This record gives sequence, structure tokens and C-alpha cells, in this order.
Amino acid sequence: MMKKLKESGLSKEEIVQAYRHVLMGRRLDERLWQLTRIGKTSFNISGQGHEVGQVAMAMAFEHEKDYFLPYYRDMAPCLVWGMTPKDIMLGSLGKEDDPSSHGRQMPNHYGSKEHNIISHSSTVSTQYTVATGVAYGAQLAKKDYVTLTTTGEGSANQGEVQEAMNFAGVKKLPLIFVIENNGYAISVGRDEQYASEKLSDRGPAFGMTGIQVNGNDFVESYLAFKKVVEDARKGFGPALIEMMVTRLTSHSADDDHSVYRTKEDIENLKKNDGLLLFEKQLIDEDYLTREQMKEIDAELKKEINKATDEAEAMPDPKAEDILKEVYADN
Ligand SMILES: Cc1ncc(C[n+]2csc(CCOP(=O)(O)OP(=O)(O)O)c2C)c(N)n1
Ligand SMILES: [Mg+2]
Repeated sequence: MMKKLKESGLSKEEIVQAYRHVLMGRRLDERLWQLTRIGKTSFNISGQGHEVGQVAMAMAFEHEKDYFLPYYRDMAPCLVWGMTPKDIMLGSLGKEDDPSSHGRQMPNHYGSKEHNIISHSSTVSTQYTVATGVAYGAQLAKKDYVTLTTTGEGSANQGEVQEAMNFAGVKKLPLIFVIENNGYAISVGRDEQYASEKLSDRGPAFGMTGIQVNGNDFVESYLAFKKVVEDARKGFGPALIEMMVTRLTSHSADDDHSVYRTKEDIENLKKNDGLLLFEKQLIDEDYLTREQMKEIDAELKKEINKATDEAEAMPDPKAEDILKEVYADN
């Protein structure tokens, strides 16, 4: 049973805004996927099936001051944090004004100095140790920002994840670790990745709270994050949240999941599509009508078209600037 939307304590406007972010995450990703297929962008990796939990997660933070070290599927929470569809598009197209890396990194490595979003390395989970440093900085400088970092369940088996969690537990850092568990690490399924029942059980092993949430349940996810963020801000230390989600797409635009998922499994994915479940809930609980959702969808598509056109018209990075943004100016 999903928790009722009114149990979130959020206003109707805030819930509708959450839906807009979830839908924008989905539609913008669909556009990026199309751009790879017509050869306009080089690569894409999707948050499709993660968006409801991701948006609930991001809404529990204070975006003006809290830091976010995302992983590649976190486009929707970056939008909640303040990045725009045009920012995302500039990154995907590798343009000079791309806020993530000025066109130096692969797409989906989100970053924005303006919005306290720190871009990650392609080596999975390295953001966990960097986030530990960012959170230690808050403690040393006596600042009250909380840091959020995410990774996948396969990547959570990297050595530095345990190092980061151990240090954060010892120092009681204001840091929220998240594992977005979609059951696959490219083609490797959960049974070959780890033997424990829940990855959230690793939290107590490092002296912190560990909670598993259903990432398709907006309210369950939001309330869990709200509590651990409040506790971290009060100085009670870090937490680990394992968010159970569905990977609706292939691993990336360079992969075909029909090679390792059966036809039946792929068809069943739709039953666990958080977007469709959230829409049903919004209708059942009288937040939006199907007609209003269609209007929102049309508005978002217009915004995405505009962002695509504007980003495409922007200049590419100049060849002579190749070392700019790579080394510090002396
Ligand atoms: C250290 C390292 N090993 C392998 C890879 C290649 N790689 C990229 S994503 C990925 C799978 C990660 O799976 P998971 O952590 O479950 O995240 P998901 O993609 O499912 O969200 C792998 C093996 C890498 N980028 N870095
Ligand atoms: Mg995974």
C-alpha cells in the first residue's frame, strides 16, 4: 500500500510541482534518447523508472545551501536542485556554456557551481569519498549545510564506498548516502552482486541509520529523507538510504537489455513504472485530472523543444581552449 499524498505534509502546489519534475525528468530523457538515435548527441544514460523517488529525495533538501554529488541517472533531482532543461541539453550536446564541464565530460555527468552540484568521475562511486570531504568541510567550518550523494547498487560494492561510510560514521558527518537499487549493474543481476537481503543493513555496520524505501512511493521516500536530513542538520550524523527503483531502459544508449532480460521481464517493467503509478495516485487522491496532466505534458514538451533549439544554436567549445577548465589558471 502506497502512503497517501496528504501524509507528506506538502501542499497541493508542492505535490503538483513534484509531478512536473518527475514528468520533466521522463520527457527530457526521452528527448535525449532521440538525439542519440539521430546522431546529434554521443551518449545517454537514463533515470527512467527512478524519477519518483529521486524527486522525493531532492525535495527534502535546502537547495540554496545543501550540496549534491549525483550519479549519472540523477537528472530529475538536478532539475529540482535548480538546473534547467537547457543546462541539461547544453551538457548533452557538449556546448561551450555547458555548466557541468563546458563540454569536457561525457553527457549525464551533472554539475553546476551555481547550484552546489558537484560533477562526478566516470569511475563509479568515487563521488562517495568526495562527498565525505564536502561534508567534513561543513563540520570543520561549522556550517549547517547537508550533503547528498548517490550511486547504484552494483557500484555500492566498490571499496571506497565502505571507506567513505566508515569515515562519515566515525566523524558523524552531515551526509546522506543513497543507493538507487534498480537490480542491475549493466547486465549483472542482483543475485550476482550481493548476498545480503538489504543493502540498507550496511548503515548500522558503520554506525548510521539505514533505511530501505520503495522509490515508487513518493511519500514513503520523501518522509524518510526529510527525517534523515533534519537529523543530519542537527548534528546527529549520516544516514544510508537504499531506494528500490526500476531501470525501465537498457543500461545506456550503447546497450540492448533484450540480450539479458527476457521479453516477459521487459513487458513487466511497465507495471513498476513509478511515473504511471504516481499519475494514478494523483488522480485517485484528487490532486490532478488526466486532462490537467495532458496540459502539463504539452507545456513541458514546449519547454523541451525551446531548450533543444536554444542549446543547439550555442557555440561548441573552441579547440584553442581545450586546456581551459582542466588546469587552474596560474
Ligand atoms: C570502477 C568502475 N568499474 C566499472 C565501470 C563501468 N560501469 C559503468 S556503470 C556500471 C554499472 C553500475 O551499476 P549500478 O551501480 O547498479 O548502477 P546503475 O547503472 O544500475 O544505476 C559499470 C560496471 C565504471 N564506470 N567504473
Ligand atoms: Mg543498478
